[in-house]
This record gives sequence, structure tokens and C-alpha cells, in this order.
Amino acid sequence: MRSLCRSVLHPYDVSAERGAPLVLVLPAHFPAIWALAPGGGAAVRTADRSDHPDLGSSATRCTSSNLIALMAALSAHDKPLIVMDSVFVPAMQKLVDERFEVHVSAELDPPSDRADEVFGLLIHGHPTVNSAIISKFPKLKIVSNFGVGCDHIVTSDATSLGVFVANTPGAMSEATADVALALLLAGARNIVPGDKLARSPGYAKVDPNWFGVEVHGSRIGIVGLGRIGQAIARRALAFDMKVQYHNRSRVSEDTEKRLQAEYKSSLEELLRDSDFVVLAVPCNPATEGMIGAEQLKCLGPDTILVNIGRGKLVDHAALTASIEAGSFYCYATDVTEPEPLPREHPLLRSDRVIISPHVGSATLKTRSRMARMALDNLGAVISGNKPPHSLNGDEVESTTPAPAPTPAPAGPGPGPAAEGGGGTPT
Ligand code: 8YV
Repeated sequence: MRSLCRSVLHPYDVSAERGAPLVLVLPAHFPAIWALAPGGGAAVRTADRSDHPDLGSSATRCTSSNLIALMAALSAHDKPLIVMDSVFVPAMQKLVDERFEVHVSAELDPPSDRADEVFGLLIHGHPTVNSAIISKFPKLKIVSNFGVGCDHIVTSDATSLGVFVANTPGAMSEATADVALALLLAGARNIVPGDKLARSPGYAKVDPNWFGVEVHGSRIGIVGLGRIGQAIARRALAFDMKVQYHNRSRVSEDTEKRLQAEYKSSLEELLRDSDFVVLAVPCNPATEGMIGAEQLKCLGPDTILVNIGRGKLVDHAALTASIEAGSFYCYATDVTEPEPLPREHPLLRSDRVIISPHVGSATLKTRSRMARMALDNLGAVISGNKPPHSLNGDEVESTTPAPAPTPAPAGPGPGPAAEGGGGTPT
């Protein structure tokens, strides 16, 4: 019985000497279990009740026979409960299922009768998370975003409700920079219309006067020289491009030297002086709509504008007008606003537009790294700690009394923390 207790109840605190009361210290996500531990017989008592206000008053003792039922229930509910908006591919979902009990709900609804057991949301498909969603879960501690950009989460709502918002910075920088270059090259060298032409039934031979735009030796203007922007700059150097950038604040001299990057304090000047412009900034109230009609006018007729940030960075009405007027060469983007664009949207009909379906981070290696980081954020909170990558960690910590630490559920150690800092989503 004792070894069974230890194995079933591990990693929760158990002490069971023969003939002595069994002491169980269960974390807050176990309230339902205690209904299964009626009084009588010998064996179960709680630890210091004042430390564990969730424990019911009838949950102090149970007989050895109903202890078996209790343990069976414990093993079924052994893992902390989270809600996901959609599941991962099996290889990644396995990482989640090893550590957590998962309820899947596209609308982010709790499982019936268990709303107060849900301690975390793990969100995958950019659902809106605001106070209305968070309020469905009375004991929610964390919204763990699978991705770096958190523009779909109202972080101020989460903070005021004492809920951490965590993300996965750094995990996808290289993969996303690869896609930025793929879009840039495809736009410059007419790869998409060229592919259509080469497959078309009447195709005989390419017009010898149909040209693309030269990439090597050209000037790239990177808007946002964060992690992703820097990964793009390194790739651009390999194409002998001159690297220029605009940023909220200038990067260190070392970084500028390493990337041979020239700072432009004016966005408009960067747009005027670049053959390729890549948007790699996070979307927030300061950057939303940063490329509007005035900025689009700065682009030259052969300029290619690449967007791997968020659709909302670009005013789509102004963009459509500019594309239709042929005022710059090509808009090559991984993101749109909305996503997807309505099927009748004029941008979908233009040969000057290339759209990849938000796949910047979409490789199994990168997405698995992101999953591990998102899980580490959840695991830290279960252990009573601040998530390693959070947007509001300090604020939530300073307003919330520290929870009694509970042992972290089994699982791999911390993810690639060195890659990512706090809440700067680039
Ligand atoms: C998505 C992203 O998170 O990191 C981001 O900000 O947009 C992506 O990596 C990913 O597509 C999952 O939705």
C-alpha cells in the first residue's frame, strides 16, 4: 500500500508510515479529489489546513478501501489541467500530454464543472484573450502563448486579473528569417508568376524582356532590428547586400559593426533608400499602421516590401491602392489583416502580391522548440514561479501573493532560455 501510495501520488507530498495517518499535500488544482475522501476508518489527513484552503472539511480521513478509490481518482487527475484552443501534431502534443491534462476548446471554454481546476491556457491559433475569456476560469494563473507575438492577448486585462502572459521569444527567429528571405527572393525574381507561367497550358517560351530585380549587391532596409531582424541581416550579408535599419532605439555599436548595419533614424528615409524593405517589428499600438499611404509613397518603382510581422503593420486600404497603381514592385508577405483575407479581396488578384499563409515558424524543429518553451512557462507557474518568458511577470508578481510552491510536474528541463528574454516579440 505504501509503495502504491508513493508511486500513485508522486510528485505530490506523501508521508505514510504503517499505522500512522497518511498525509497528503495536494496542490490547488485538486479540489474535486477531496470529495472522494470521506471521513471514517484511518488513513488520510491533510497537512496544515491553513496552507491549503482548497481542501474540503470532510476530507480529513478515509478508510483503506476507499483509499484505493481515492488513488485511482488521483491517477486519473494526476496532471494539472490546461485548456488549448487546438491540438498540436502528435509528436508535439505528446510533450503536452506528458505534463498536463488537456481540455481542447476552440472557444476557450472550460470543461463543464471543472472551470476552477484550470490553471493555464495554452493558445496556438491566435484566439483573442481578454477579460471576458479569462473570467471563465476563476483560478487561471497563466496564458501561455505558442509564439512570440501577443497582439491577440489583452495583456493589461490579464495583469489586472493577476494572470501571467508568457510567450516564446527567440525560438522562431531563424525559421522566420528564412521565410523573409524566401519571400524577398521570390518577389525579386518573379518566382510565383514564373511558376504559373511555366505550368500554363499555352506556355511556349518566356519573354526574353521579362526581368526581375537584382538581389545581390542591393540595399536592404530592415524595420525592427530585434532577434528576427538580426537573423535577416546576417542572411542579407551573405547576398552582399548593404544592411540598413530603423528601430525604436539604436542597437549597440557591437551589433551594428557585426551586421555592418547603418542606422536610419527616419523610417521614411529608410524606405526611400532601400531596394528591399522587410518589416520585422512586433505589432502594438505604436507600430500598427506604421506603413500607410505616406510611407508607401516613399517606395521606389522597383522596391519589394516584405512583411513577416503582422498584417496590421500595413494599412491594407492604402496598400491595395498603391499595388493597384503599380507604384512599387511587389508586396511579399507571410501575414495579412484579416487572416485569411476575404476571398474577394483585390490583393488576392494581383501578380504583384505574394502571400504565404503565416508559416514563418512552421517547421517541426522550430515549432517543437516553441512548444517546449510554452510548456516551461506553464511548468514554472505550477511550481509557484514566474514564467521564464513573460510580458507582465514583474507586475503580476508584485500584485499577487506568492502561491505555496508545488512540485513541478515531470518533464524536460528549461527550454532555450538563452535565446529569449522577456516580452520583446522580435
Ligand atoms: C505563430 C507567430 O505563433 O510567433 C509568432 O508571433 O505568429 C507564429 O510563430 C504560430 O504560427 C502559431 O500560431
